[in-house]
Amino acid sequence: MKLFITAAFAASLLASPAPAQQMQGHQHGATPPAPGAPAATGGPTFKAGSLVIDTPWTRATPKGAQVAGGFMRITNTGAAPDKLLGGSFPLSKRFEVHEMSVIDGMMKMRPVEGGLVIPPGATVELKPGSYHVMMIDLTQPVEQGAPIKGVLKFEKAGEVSVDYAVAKIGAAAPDAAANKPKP
Ligand SMILES: [Cu+2]
Repeated sequence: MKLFITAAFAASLLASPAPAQQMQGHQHGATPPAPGAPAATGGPTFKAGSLVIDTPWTRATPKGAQVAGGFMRITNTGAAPDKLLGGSFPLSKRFEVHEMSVIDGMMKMRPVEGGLVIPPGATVELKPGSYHVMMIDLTQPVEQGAPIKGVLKFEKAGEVSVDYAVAKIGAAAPDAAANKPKP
């Protein structure tokens, strides 16, 4: 499998997600989350069957970039596991579900074989440096502005339409401003 990624993009994916983690832990903090449940990230949520998809976001890409990453939290409120199998994005020819792992001392990304399992009662976080969806072979740059509608495909919940807020190039976390409802 060959991925066409730029060095800059790879570097941005490898950038530490720690600041995002901290932000998510400390912002939007009016109601403390239940034990084990992550705090809401402040963006829109999308429901399908027993799944709740929280704050899908992507980031703007530099001109000529071939790929973009997409991130979100997926919570399974049901009693049975589901799987994120793939989906589609209007600005890319291909769409894959990826994981990142250290192989021979190098951080690499690869498709999640068989789909990303969302266990019952669990929240799976797709974030920079970890699981993500990857839009491959972009037909045009991803630009900030209106959210971009995409489709996620789950084994049980089926196809779900979501809106990705677009953060700036290389952002480590969703842009709070981009998630505010438009007046
Ligand atoms: Cu990837």
